[in-house]
Amino acid sequence: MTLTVYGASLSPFVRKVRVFLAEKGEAYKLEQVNIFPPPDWFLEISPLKRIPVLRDENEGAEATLPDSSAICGYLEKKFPAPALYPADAFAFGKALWYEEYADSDLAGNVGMGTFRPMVVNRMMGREADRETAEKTMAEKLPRNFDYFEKEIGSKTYLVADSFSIADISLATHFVNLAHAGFRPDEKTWPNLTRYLAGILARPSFAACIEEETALLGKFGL
Ligand SMILES: N[C@@H](CCC(=O)N[C@@H](CS)C(=O)NCC(=O)O)C(=O)O
Repeated sequence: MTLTVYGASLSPFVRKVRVFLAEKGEAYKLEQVNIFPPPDWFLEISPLKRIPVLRDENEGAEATLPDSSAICGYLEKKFPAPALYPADAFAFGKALWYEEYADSDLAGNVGMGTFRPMVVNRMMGREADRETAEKTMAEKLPRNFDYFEKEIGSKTYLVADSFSIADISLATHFVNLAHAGFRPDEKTWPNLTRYLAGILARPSFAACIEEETALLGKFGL
């Protein structure tokens, strides 16, 4: 197997790359890396100390690439079919924008505001911080949900009527939100709820969710 993804399966950015690879039908090996703290060898290939990193032995022994966005962009060039970026120029730009929004603002609110207090805390033997998570759900995430509710409307996919990097980038954070025990209210955000049900039921996402749910079960979560 020539592709290795370094990371932890509960990371939304690692999941983004795994779903991308699954949708491309490409086999890979997942090598778990604990980033609290990262080992020295990992810092050599991830200067920002973050997961994921991809290794492609096909490109040479030293061919590693950090950052989920760089990795997905690379994989699209290397394995063009099925296309996971829109061909149309403006739709391409929109997909990159949704990816950026999800990777930054949404990721911060879900990760620091719900997943870390509810899941990481407990995996590390600390108490869950439900107060922080509920405050995030009440005060920060509604702005993110409102934005996507409007952008999605009656659509099945965010951009150009087909499944793309935009859908992967958005939906991956809702897996972490669900692991933390939260989801957008169906009555307030019906478009978002319907859309997510469709995206997360894809075999690429479903396989990750099943594996992660089993892992969380081992921690009693
Ligand atoms: N822009 C990066 C973000 C990756 C990221 O923040 N990963 C988190 C785990 S979910 C991480 O490695 N955090 C460790 C740290 O920030 O020290 C990407 O898309 O890959």
